[in-house]
Amino acid sequence: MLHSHAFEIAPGVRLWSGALDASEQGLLVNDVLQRAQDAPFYRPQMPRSGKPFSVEETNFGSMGWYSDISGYRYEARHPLTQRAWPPIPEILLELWRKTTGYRAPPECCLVNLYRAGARMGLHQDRDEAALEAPVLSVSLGDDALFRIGGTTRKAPTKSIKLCSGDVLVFGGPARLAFHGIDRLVSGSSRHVPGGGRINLTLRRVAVPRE
Ligand code: MD6
Ligand code: FE
Repeated sequence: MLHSHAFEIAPGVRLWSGALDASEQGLLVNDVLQRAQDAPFYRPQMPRSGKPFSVEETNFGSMGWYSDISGYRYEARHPLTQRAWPPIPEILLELWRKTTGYRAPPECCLVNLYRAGARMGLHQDRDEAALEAPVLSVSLGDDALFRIGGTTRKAPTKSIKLCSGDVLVFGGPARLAFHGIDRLVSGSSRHVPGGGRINLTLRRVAVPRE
């Protein structure tokens, strides 16, 4: 873990390329898919329109991020099974401690599953009360073109490639930056069975008591 140094790609945005080696990536993919058997992937819907996302999602942790026709929110239970979400894998909690230095653990690990052709439109992560906590994301599987801009939709953006094993942390001036995934480079990795990409996004939701 953290087999590289961080590179600051923009103020508040740090990238560890190849933070996880191939064996760690393989173990983490297996662990994620194992946990997802208890909390199956589903396709969220856009608020208001109800249009389905092209990515499939599930969550680990005490809070899961969820979206349907009535809006974005955090839920303590899986929407289909009504069971609590599985716990966040220990290796991710360790990555959070080592890279963020934040005083409390993350409460949500959103799992995004991209099969060929899936993408994620420009958005802000802003459904959390703890906006002073950074957000950490881990990429597994196919390479993806990640776009990041400023805190308004009109601000200029830059594009970087996220590869399997990369860890991205953004906070401070970038915590509310617009970002998204333009496309996958399909077939660029064999890590995800059936092909595609898994992204894990860790967030602190509630402001810690102390
Ligand atoms: C993705 N990532 O990489 C989507 N959000 O598939 C995100 O939406 C994201 O990478 C907040 C912080 C880092 C991220
Ligand atoms: Fe995001």
